[in-house]
Amino acid sequence: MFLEEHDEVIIDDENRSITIKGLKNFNPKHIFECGQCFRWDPEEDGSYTGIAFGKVLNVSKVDDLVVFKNTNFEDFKNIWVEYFDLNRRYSEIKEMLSKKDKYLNEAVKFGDGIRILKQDGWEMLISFIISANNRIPMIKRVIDTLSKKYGVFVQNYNGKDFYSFPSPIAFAETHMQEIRACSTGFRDKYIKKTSEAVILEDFEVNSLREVSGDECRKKLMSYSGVGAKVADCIALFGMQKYDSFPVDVWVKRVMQEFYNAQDMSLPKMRKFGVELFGKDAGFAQQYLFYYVRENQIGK
Ligand code: 8HG
Repeated sequence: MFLEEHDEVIIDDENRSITIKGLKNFNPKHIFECGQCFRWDPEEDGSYTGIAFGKVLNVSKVDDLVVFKNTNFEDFKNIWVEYFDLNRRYSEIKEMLSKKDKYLNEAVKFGDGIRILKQDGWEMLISFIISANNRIPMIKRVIDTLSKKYGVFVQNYNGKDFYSFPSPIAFAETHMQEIRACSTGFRDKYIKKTSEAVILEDFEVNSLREVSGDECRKKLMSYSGVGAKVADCIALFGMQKYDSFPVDVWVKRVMQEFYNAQDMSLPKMRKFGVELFGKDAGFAQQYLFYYVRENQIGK
């Protein structure tokens, strides 16, 4: 197991925790609040608790210690190293992006502990269908409600019940009105239709990790409720297609404010970004998205 640059890994079986000393390029706030995920929430002590791949985890950073609680070395090695992409050297990505221009340099400094999570493809497919024309706090609330209703109970942690993300079957078997009752709005039919299609094709969504970025985005757009922007987000956060450049209103603003992009259509803006940042467009996009959204730039 190779880990992003660090000094020491301390395994505490008794307390079910893994502590990494001196772990570079890892800040829970940056990771969980940069817009890529919806199932992680801050605790009063500044740590974050969330659920992924059916496991509940608490993550904190105090001085130079990153602490993963409610886990063991087995799960850390098999699930979390991959999920947090700890085998990738972010120092190299950051150095390369910082050199591009002064805006990226600022954005990378601001979100210096961002890592793009390797999330489950199916969960991303439905989550970003819900994200269309929606705000992040609301997207989080809808996903939480759907999971409580149609997911499987996993664990009570720190006084809160955690449920897995619902399966395609769970949505397919549920009446559209019931899905809508979870505040999905007009997206209820997209969730239902997409779930049915995945079941009918017996499709393993994560298999799209094995195909090219273009093929992946094309297949994703064949699902109901998935346009170019939503497909870009799913491809980036669920399929590791780092040549994706999702353009929402924030990214559009940043491209206009910083890169003199004209008031072009979203598909044109997307092409503009991909041409500007190439195979690392997804990483550039994430630092920029976090930077403009947190600082409300261009508003
Ligand atoms: O990480 C994200 N990048 C981009 N470009 N758009 C995102 C991210 N996360 C996220 O939720 N969105 C979309 O932005 C969904 C929604 O349309 C809007 C919320 O600000």
